[in-house]
Amino acid sequence: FGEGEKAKVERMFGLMDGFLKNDPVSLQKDILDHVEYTVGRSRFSFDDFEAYQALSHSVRDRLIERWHDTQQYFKRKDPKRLYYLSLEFLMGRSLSNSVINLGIKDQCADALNQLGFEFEVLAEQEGDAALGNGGLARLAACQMDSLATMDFPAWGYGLRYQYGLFRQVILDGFQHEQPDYWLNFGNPWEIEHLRISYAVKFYGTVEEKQLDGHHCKVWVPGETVEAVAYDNPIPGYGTRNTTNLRLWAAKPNGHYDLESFDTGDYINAVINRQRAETISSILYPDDRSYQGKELRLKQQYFFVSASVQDIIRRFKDSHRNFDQFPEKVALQLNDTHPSLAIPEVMRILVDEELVNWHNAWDIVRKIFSFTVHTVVPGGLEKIPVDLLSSLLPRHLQIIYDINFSFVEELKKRFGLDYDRLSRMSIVEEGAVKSIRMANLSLVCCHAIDGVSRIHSDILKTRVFKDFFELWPQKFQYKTNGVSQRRWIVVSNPGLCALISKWLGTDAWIRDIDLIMGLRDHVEDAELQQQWKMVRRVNKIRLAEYIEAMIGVKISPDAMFDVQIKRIHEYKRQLLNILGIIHRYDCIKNMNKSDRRNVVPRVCIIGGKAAPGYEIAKKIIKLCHAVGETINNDPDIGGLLKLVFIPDYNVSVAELVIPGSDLSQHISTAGHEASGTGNMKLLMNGCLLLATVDGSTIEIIEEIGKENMFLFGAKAHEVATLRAKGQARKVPLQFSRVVRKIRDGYFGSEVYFKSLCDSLEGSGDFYLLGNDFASYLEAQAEADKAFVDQERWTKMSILCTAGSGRFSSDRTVGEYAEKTWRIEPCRCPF
Ligand code: GPU
Repeated sequence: FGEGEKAKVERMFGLMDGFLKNDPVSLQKDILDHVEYTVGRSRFSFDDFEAYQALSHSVRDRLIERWHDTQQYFKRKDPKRLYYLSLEFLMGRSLSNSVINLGIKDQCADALNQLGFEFEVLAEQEGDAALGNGGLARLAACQMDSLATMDFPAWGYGLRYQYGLFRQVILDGFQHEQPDYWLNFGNPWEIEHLRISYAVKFYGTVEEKQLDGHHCKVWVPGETVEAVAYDNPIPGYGTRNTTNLRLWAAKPNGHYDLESFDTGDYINAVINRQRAETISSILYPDDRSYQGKELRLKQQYFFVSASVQDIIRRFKDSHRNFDQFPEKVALQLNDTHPSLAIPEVMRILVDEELVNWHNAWDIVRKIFSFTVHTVVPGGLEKIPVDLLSSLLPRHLQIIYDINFSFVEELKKRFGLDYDRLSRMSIVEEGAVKSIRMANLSLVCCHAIDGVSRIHSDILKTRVFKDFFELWPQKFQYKTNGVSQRRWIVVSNPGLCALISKWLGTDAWIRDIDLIMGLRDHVEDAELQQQWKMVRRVNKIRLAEYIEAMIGVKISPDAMFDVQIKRIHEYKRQLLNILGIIHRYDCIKNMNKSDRRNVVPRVCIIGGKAAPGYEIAKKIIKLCHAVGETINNDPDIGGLLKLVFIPDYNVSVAELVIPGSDLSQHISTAGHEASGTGNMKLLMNGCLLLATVDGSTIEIIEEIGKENMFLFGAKAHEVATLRAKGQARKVPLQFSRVVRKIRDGYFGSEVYFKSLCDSLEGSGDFYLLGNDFASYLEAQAEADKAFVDQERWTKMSILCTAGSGRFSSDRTVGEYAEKTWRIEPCRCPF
């Protein structure tokens, strides 16, 4: 609609804001209607869950209305659009986020109150949408929130898994995985579009044909699966813009080939067709380990092909040829998982749209950009050529053709430097010939972004050194960010209100730079008092949760020290546990009067281990074994507790983060590409105990090292330290702590042996022994600071005040300007 039409519609319906009204009375009527007609319960008798369903549907109606207005407006304006391709989106819950972004939270709460329900209680009814593993997937979710809020014409594309990330159940201290069949209770946040669907082909052969006088390659598939669209509206905050996350589900194709049904085995023919659905059935839980599994490759191609077909269809709706394609379309690859989009665009343009190869290649090189999320060369995806040639024969040809031209270009530039050629080639020769997806992306994308400054430096000087020499201008970085809407406004309403009160405005929710204004009040005793109160209330809430979940009573007077993230050796949860054992030992050896000076600590660890990652699972067991010993030692009392929070996910994070005093980000320097948990905790006024790694380096620049507790080897020292091997100095305390585990002090000594071995002798790749002494010093500094509560509170305020740079609004703004070249397109309605 244009402005004129808006006025017309408003006159017709006498409405200010679309068709649905947002006052409590209208909302109440809508909720009751949904109770009766959608949920199918009597409006005179329904429970919390049914009320949640009805409320969600009422919110959904409002989202749909704005979604339509926004999409109509985009269509009319035809701006350049961004398509964000990601195999994972970690959205978490939607209700609170939606009502806050729509600006109708208070009205909803009022409406519910009169019906005898409480908003917060209903919000707890919602399950988590966990269609992703960790940071990479949550980053995608935060960026979607920023894209919508900043009015960018952008859509996300992904897979609608039926099973999200496994539920972690702890039995006797061991992790067990249970399936997360999250759609069981329905999902009001998606809109099923059965008629928006595309055929996705697999297997088969490539034939040569003459078509309209063109010499063409025709892919004759062996299997065809239907991709059906499920749209998830993403509301912006403080704007009517509501964008879309389109997730694809696999369904059997509607065309029956008579042959398979004519064999007489009708039942098996139907069952075979039904197997198509497995493509979108399950999320792979092993983050960053690539095993060359066929199903995983099918998933990647399935979602990419459907998305590319959808994008090209939409473009063709309003354009006659592809000349303008690069001015209207940008495609962002979230890591290499969606990189088959590159040969897919080539295939559709060349084979189906009959664009010549040269022009198609020109388009591809202009539209694709790609973000890398790891530093470990072993973390890069490779696809065995055998697998690709059977599943996607035409794509393999295209990749070979791209590689041929690329290698020719290299030869012209560098001569016959065979080492270099074999390092840079998209095709890796060797025992298993494979396609290097990162190299494919590097060759075909116009921009390659790292996720923090140090990460980008490592990419340029080590991982992708050769490519940097060839195309320095392609290499950029955009330090990650997180959404303050999700991580303050939704998850920490108390702090949110306090920030707005002291800034005198809530404009920081859209304009995060304003949050620095808190610095002006840091000396104000009244703010300090209120800040402490809000944090204390959050700590009590967290303590209640912990007691309810695992039966350990903790005191809100203690320092809450958290480490919440995926369990990985490089993230060094083990260093944390060893430090806790050391602390326990020290307390045990103290006399009564010394114990009075000990700062009580509650150590909280949470995170999932990939099901096949043995060492990570042992770390979880060790954490429980140590916790068991400490928590049940009456001699220690309230001075030290260690609790493991099971099934860490987005909604658990929303509870833990606001209630944390100290948070650990202690990866071996040079290993954490960025880290985003540190940003969420920083925003919430939690102090960081950290190594100088990833985005922490940039956090130091914003808030100053005097407001953090830093320790450990620097990234540039790591290689030398590793080379030293056994000659490295390891403090006595370290060997003593490891010995305790070896000697069976916490039981299971046989099971823990390999963990201990990985830390001693020629092992200790992640340098725990090397960093142990300075880790303990940093911990002692944290204790000292905590004793002085006024100082601690000031530091806490300065953390929040200095967190502005780590908003995903800043990240997305940089991508929009420098990489995607898109402009805001704000729906005026
Ligand atoms: N990350 Br690769 C994941 O969560 N999963 C992955 O498979 C890969 C990276 C994380 C990085 O470890 C973390 O440092 C970064 O902040 C995050 O991606 C978002 O960029």
